[in-house]
Amino acid sequence: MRILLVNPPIYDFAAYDFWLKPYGLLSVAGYLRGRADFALFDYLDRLNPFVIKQKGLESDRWGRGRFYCEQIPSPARLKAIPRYFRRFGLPRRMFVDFLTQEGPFDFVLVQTMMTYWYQGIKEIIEDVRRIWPGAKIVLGGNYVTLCGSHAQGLEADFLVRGTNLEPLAEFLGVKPDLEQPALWGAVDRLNVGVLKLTDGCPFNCTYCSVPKVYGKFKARPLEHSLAELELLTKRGVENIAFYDDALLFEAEKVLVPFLNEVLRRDVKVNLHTPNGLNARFITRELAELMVRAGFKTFYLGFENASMQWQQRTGSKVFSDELARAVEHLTTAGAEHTSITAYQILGHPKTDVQELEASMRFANSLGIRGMLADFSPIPATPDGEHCRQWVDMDEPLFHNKTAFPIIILGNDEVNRLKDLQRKLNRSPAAD
Ligand code: B12
Ligand code: SF4
Repeated sequence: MRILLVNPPIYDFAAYDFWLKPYGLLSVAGYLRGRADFALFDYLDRLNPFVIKQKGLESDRWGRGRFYCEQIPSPARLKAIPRYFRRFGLPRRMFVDFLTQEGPFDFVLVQTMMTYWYQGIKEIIEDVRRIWPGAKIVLGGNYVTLCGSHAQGLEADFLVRGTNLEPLAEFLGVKPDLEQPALWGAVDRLNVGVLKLTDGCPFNCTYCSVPKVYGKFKARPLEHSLAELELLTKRGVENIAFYDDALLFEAEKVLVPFLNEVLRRDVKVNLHTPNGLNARFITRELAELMVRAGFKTFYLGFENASMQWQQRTGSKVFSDELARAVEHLTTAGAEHTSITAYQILGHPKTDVQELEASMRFANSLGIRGMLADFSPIPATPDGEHCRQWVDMDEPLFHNKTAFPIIILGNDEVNRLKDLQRKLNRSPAAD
């Protein structure tokens, strides 16, 4: 059996390689290891010779960087958003050439990520149908899970919603081995890897889909994570990003043993946490261990300094907890500039004055701030609340650039982003 794995191009106003890897797709392929021959086409591969030849797309010291992109007309629904729309990723003709030369395939497994990126999936389906009409197309991942009925309209052959892979096993006619690590071997050129030590999250933030999709928080077996780490380090990977939703929850049972093993094996790799950490769980001891084990960047979820907002949306983290976490991390040796607090921009329940106060508070700690544009997600309480402003059944309206502009206006969004840039240029505690 021949299976093609595809990580689609991104259609969006903005996209940046912030350690983006098709980890769900590679995990599923890993479970099928030895039961099929695999090929991978990753539109977002920034180490592809085509991308390497372009100017200005080099990686930064932690392996992040800009994608190759082409400007295209905005979709009709987003015409009113005053930003350029683009297609990010390798040119379409490269996939067509790849399909023609490497096919035929029995199955094509396509990763889906942000709900509002579905145009990239459409493009792949069109090309596969034209060149190898006999191949069965399977979609899985976030978009399919959150927007199942919309995804049905793309007319793939099979949709895998959520995390249960039994229906997929039945469709392919093979039994997955869930103990196998992700199929990193399918990636030709690799300098960044991904790990996920846990699934789910014990919190219940009203804007987030994770509690519903993943159910109870659960640690993955330590041996599984160590096997994935070993695969990555053998490939010479220098940077690893954690994709956990609650990496620090029950750290003594999950992250601490993992990091102790990293130290015992003398693994030299830079660790990153693009998916915000919960500052509440950063104790002095944990901060020391994280810095010693190789964490180089720290992104902390700090949605808003307003106590009322925090209580209304799930009480994730309070201001004094952020201040304490920063203190512990910097005492342990982390640089102030390696710590960033995420704050949501364009959340319908946010008062702009409170947001500004939060931005200044994070700045007063000497750390960087990053405005995380709000993406309304269907079937979450806050996403459903957004039906009064946008058509939530059209995933393009979940776009994180579009929604804050729709709710706050372009001038206000620009003003707040300028303010954030200004604050980042003059960190207070340095
Ligand atoms: C890691 C992550 C990121 C990373 C990048 C991920 C990437 N590669 O693009 C970073 C930190 C950069 C990021 C950014 C953002 N993210 Co994010 N992110 C995630 C996270 C934690 C994991 C996504 C992932 O890689 N899943 C794949 C793997 C890890 O999942 P898995 O469970 O092991 O996969 C299983 C199944 O899903 C299935 N499966 C998965 N893939 C496939 C593929 C196939 C073919 C098959 C058959 C099965 C299958 O099988 C697996 C085994 O059971 C999710 C939450 C979550 N837990 O899913 C949010 C999530 C996707 N992000 C979300 C949001 C809101 C954002 C931001 C908008 C936040 C912000 N305001 O800045 C930005 C947007 C970035 C952008 N450019 O637009 C939302 C979705 C929003 C939406 N409308 O779609 C999510 C769902 C979290 C939430 N709040 O609910 N994110
Ligand atoms: S803590 Fe993060 S992952 Fe957990 S529910 Fe809140 S936003 Fe979602």
